[in-house]
Amino acid sequence: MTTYAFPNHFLWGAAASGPQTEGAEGKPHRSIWDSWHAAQPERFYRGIGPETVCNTLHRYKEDVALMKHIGFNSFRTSIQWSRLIDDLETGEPNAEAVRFYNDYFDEMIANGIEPMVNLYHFDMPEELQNRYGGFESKHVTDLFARFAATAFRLFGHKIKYWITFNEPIVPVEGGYLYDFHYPCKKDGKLAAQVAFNIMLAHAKAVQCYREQALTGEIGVVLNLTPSYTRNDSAEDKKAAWYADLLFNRSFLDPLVKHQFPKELCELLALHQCLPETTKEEVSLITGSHIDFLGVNYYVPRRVQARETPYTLDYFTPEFYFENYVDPNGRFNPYRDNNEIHPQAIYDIATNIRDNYGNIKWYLAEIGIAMDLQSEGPVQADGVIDDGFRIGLMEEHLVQLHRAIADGANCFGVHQWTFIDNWSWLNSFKRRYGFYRLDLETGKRQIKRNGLWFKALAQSNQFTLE
Ligand code: IFM
Repeated sequence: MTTYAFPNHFLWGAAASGPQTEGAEGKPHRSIWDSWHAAQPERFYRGIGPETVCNTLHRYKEDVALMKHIGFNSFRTSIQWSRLIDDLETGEPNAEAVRFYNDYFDEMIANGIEPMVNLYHFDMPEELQNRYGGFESKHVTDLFARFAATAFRLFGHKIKYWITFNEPIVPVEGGYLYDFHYPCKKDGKLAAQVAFNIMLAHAKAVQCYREQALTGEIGVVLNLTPSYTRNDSAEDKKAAWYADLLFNRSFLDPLVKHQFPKELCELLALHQCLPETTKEEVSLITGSHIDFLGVNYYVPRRVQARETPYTLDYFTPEFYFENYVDPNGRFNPYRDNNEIHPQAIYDIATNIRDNYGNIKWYLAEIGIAMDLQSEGPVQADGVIDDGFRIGLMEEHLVQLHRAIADGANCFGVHQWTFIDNWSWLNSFKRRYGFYRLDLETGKRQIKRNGLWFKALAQSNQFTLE
């Protein structure tokens, strides 16, 4: 038997987001998800949109009790810009929203659960997208900073952990390269501009936070995916280097190492994709300092050198590599055959330790997708049997434990997610929750993974034979 014990005061909980859980009722504005779903419901799995989802708006008290029941000491959600802010230009808040978020956060705190609050989880207000192009516009970076300043002023005295953006590269990929987020454009130069502007918005929000001299911490959550090669050839290694540069270092280096990779700037210039920037903006980003990093990890990236010509008429990172499926890999049969590679957790942790000053970080999302059928029905003991998920979570945590023993500065784990929630174009196709959500009744039903997590969180350790 081996026991894997974690450091004292380790954070255990789950991550979710406002647009995926709250429901759209009462918002003064629509987000791009509300409006896109209204315009093109057929793009969403079974046509289900974000209007009701988990109905957290009305059920938050019950939900906080459920968090407590499975041992959470922390929970991440996000404030919806389109809910909190009445006047998107001035940052004036909406009174109803202020009441809701205060009550929700207070309920967590009263139950010993530390709220970690994110400000942007892919949910641009529709009006800002239509009027200015969302983060295509520098003006919107100022509006984001106003929204952030309002949130800090209203809740900064009770929230200890703030996050500016969750997975900031995803709206760039989805909205400007690969067509899975609104505005569904395909334009490499615009993608680079949006990426830069998001970093600028992040830096402006951090600056507002520092100006208010609050006692909490502020960070950012990045989805980091190591790139593994098909073989050891120089060509494949170069392909992996490009993938790492474009998908990981593009955000990690400016936000943690305080520098834009020279090679990235050269590459973007080569493809006529360099964003418009000023010296002051670059210095604001590279001079900005985060207190902690969140890391989301689900699947490894496997690449090989290109063997077929690149045919797209706009730039994407795949100009420099092709994706590769490892014939010896393990795959999740319940999630598009996604590869399972727990060792990546160790590799991410050592990369942060060795190349990013061993900044304090936490595993902000890790999750195993299953569909309803594979999770199966409620068992006689009232629990849904998702044992597949537990075994995989344990394997990933063994790697995290090994990394911490080797010096990784990790302070917590949040699993994605608490209650099955709405997931963008996939809607409720894939389930991740500790609790199942019944879409008809809204009922929450515990899964075996939730009970496993309770024992883990309460004892701060787990044991394997
Ligand atoms: O649902 C998403 C979340 O919004 C961001 N990270 C990945 C999750 C699962 O796909």
